[in-house]
Amino acid sequence: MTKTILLTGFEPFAGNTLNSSWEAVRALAGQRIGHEHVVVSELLPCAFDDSLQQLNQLIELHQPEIVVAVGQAGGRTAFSLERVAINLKDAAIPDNTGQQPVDQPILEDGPAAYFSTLPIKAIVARLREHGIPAEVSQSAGTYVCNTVFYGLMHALNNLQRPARAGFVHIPLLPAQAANKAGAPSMAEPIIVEGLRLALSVTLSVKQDLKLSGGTTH
Ligand code: PCA
Repeated sequence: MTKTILLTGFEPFAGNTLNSSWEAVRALAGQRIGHEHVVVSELLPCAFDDSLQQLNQLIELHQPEIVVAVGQAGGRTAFSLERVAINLKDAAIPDNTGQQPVDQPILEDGPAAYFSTLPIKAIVARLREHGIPAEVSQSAGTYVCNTVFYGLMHALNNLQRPARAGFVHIPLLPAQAANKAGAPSMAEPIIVEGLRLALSVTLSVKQDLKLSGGTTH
């Protein structure tokens, strides 16, 4: 029986016409990872409320064994394996429905934070071995991506489902950075290969590696 890996990407936001996360995620749709896992790719709206509602429906529908949510992070130079989701919304810009929450909890009585259950250190190590820039990130920000990450971990925690899950931020595509002087970018085939490697490491590594992934600031 095949098992499902749910991979999500976001629609464009902030007036952009592309979102690198969806471009990469949709390229992996239907791909087999290992012997028995198949990727289901789904698009999430860049909206605080709707994204979580859809994500919960997708978890219910697909009953995934692994969930990796992917988002675009303009300005980042590497694959960012997010370590922690915090119970906070503080939007610098409105979402695609015009909502701009400031200093609000995602979940009124929820815990302050959830940690990723992906083997983030092992993923960073594998990506680097393959020549793909990667790092652990200590913050997924306070916008829609952090909300999806938090809602994802909360949903799985609540359902007591054994799914492993987490969030990855990726850089812009070269076409998105072309008109932004100095903006870093990563070519789509490299991003797709990085995601594929991240999924296969998640399948094979049950206990994460004890490697330093911290920062001094
Ligand atoms: N990046 C935004 C939201 C959607 C996306 O791709 C973020 O980092 O919050």
